[in-house]
Amino acid sequence: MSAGNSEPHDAAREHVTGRAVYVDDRLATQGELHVAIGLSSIACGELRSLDLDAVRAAPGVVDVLCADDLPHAIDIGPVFPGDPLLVDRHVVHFGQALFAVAASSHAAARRAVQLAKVDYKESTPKLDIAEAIDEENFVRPPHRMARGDADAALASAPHRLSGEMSIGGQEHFYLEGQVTRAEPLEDGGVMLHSSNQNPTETQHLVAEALGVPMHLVHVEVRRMGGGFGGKETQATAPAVLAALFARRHSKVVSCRYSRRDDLLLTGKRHPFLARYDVGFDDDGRILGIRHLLAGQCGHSPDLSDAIVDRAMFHADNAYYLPDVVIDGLRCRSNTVSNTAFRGFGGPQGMLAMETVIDAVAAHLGKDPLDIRQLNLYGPGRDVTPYYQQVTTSSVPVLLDTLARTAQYRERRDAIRRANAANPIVKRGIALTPVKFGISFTVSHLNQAGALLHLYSDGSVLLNHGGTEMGQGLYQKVRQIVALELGMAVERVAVSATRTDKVPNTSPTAASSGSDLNGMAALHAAREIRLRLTEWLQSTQDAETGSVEFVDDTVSYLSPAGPQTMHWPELARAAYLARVPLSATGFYATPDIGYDRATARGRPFYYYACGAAVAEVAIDTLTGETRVLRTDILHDVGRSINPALDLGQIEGGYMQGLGWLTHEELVWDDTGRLLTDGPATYKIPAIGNMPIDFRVSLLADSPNDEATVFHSKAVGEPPLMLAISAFAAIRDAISSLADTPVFVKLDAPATPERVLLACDELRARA
Ligand code: MTE
Ligand code: QUE
Ligand code: MOS
Repeated sequence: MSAGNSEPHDAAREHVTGRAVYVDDRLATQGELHVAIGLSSIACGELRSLDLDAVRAAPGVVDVLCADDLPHAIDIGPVFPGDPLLVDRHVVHFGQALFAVAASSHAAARRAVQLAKVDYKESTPKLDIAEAIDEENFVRPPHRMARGDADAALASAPHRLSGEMSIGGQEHFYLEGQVTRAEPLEDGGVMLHSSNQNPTETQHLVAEALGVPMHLVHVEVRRMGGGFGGKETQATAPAVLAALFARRHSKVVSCRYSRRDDLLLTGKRHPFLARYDVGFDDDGRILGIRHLLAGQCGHSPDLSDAIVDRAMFHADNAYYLPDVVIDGLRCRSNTVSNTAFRGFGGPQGMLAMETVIDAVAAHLGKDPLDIRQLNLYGPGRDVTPYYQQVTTSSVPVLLDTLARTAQYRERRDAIRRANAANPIVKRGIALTPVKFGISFTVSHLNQAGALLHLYSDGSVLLNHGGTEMGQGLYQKVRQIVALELGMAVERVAVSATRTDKVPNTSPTAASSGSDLNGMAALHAAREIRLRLTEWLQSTQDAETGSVEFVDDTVSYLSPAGPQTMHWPELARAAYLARVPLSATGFYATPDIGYDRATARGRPFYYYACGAAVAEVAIDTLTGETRVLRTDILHDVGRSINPALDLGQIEGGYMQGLGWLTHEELVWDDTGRLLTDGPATYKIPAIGNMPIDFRVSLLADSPNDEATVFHSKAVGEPPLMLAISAFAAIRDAISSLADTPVFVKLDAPATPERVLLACDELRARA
């Protein structure tokens, strides 16, 4: 049973009819200004001179800002400094912001930017992860998680393998690019409309840039056309620029990146270099392992401490690693500073581990699923490398069930026969699990607030700290409030997220938007329900314990007999009786905490799990791949809205498939990003969907922890289900050999890489 119904997204109609208002759809005001940014054309070096005379003189230009024009140095690093708003002297990546122009139109601003005369002293950029490891060129210090004696276990293990894998990054490619519109206020502050996952962080940094207290800066977010982690920290730069110009000219100012500028200016998923050394017994049971996870952070820390940590937290995926060392490195490079992206490092750590499993299976000539099942967390083997006990993993049941329903074993035999008959097109199959830790690993972020108003006509307006980016958070929170009040969903509206309604909000991230804000909203609704109950009992003769809120009606027993009231009646009567009808709600996740100094603790409240079987076909003469069929079984606990959850699972899987099979970021030797538009960067299209796509939710699996209606988070975990397709491609390639062989394949598995791997096997055979 689900907790809530499969209601459509609250703005589904607006989305499909085009009536949904995004930041750039807001009505223009008179004299509005538009910002464009001048980007560096080198990746590394010094600014010798910046001649902006022609820019200032260009038609429509009203103002130009470079670092020297700012009243004080502005650094917009979210956690650590290192992200200057505009380059002062040192250029550290290609496409870095040098100066900004405000003009009467977007086109005029963009044309003016081209007229700058920039003189650089260029130096050789650092672009390589392996080199950064060797030179210990890090943006943050290394971190280690360890248990037992990995070296001893490795030395005494009957089998030992080591290897290396390079894992590509990923561009967010949200449909709506970065944009903020700033309106100056009479009190010296600003009102911002921003496409933003982290309005409080933007409020904070804009206040700092303007030199005003946070109470003069307001950020409103109604919706984003996608965020995917790319608007957690990266939304701040356009917001600060728009705010600065708005204050300087007392005009509304809009800063919207063009797609190319967005691709050059904003951080992406971290590419990783993963190295492993694993020891195991004859059955394939892992005895000892060393993981090295080196993330390419770019030029500054941004969120990389937490991102590489999360990669490390997922380097076990669903498997018990008895003696283990996991090292995480934050490598510096002269590339844009990489940032949060759905999974937040987790996907890279998990892919490294699943690669180890495939290597072990190939070495022993066993089916990878056997190795997976053998190594799962279970009784007596249930403590992670960071010492959290695994009590909430549904992976064992997911693997068993899915292997059966998707007929994994039968299809493997069928594939073997098909491959024997077809020398060119080879098929492959893989079943992989996902166990994803839910909570921000930075503990203080696990909190949320909500503000609920009950109006005298019985309608409810709810505001909370989470942002809507298409995931359906507003609809879920709306349903949670309606369920708690026993009220028809239509009576509840959720208003745009605003820093002046609910303060000090965490970014909408870590898949915890509905866990945190849903619970805060639930607490606010409960408060109103308790006040109404109290009032009915103390003044309306309701018998204690008899008040019920169900089916859009309030009912209770009184000496005169059973009573019922509809919400409009109830709200009106409570208002006349002067019952306060507005309440705040707050929630902080209990019982969690990770001590980084000892690398031990309970970072996660629970785990969200899923499993996928992918069957692929590859053309061994072209390297092209196709997903023939994908079966997913995912655990969302007691779903608040099964339709929205299915959408998240399908979308997440496809985004992961893009990351692992065709999205490839390419930089040239000078550090210039070559894939700077949709023509060269291939995001998944409808034609890349699995031909046969079967997604289901695990039945009867309420969250053991006290989450909202015992639901489980769903936003990020499904992305990692796409590892099944990557593993299936490896499996398909390996069929070119006569004996079991581990195929070394870097991600993404582009046609080039697949073809090279095929050719290598053919040459060996
Ligand atoms: N779904 C859509 N449609 N658009 C998005 O931008 N972002 C993902 C995921 N699903 C995203 C999405 C990411 S990175 C996160 S962390 C979660 O949604 C955030 O929302 P939630 O916490 O409410 O699930
Ligand atoms: C998962 C996440 C985030 C995270 C930790 C996770 C995330 C995020 C931060 C973060 C960390 C420190 C800060 C801050 C944010 O941590 O998205 O502002 O000071 O932003 O495990 O998704
Ligand atoms: Mo999601 S990467 O935590 O915004």
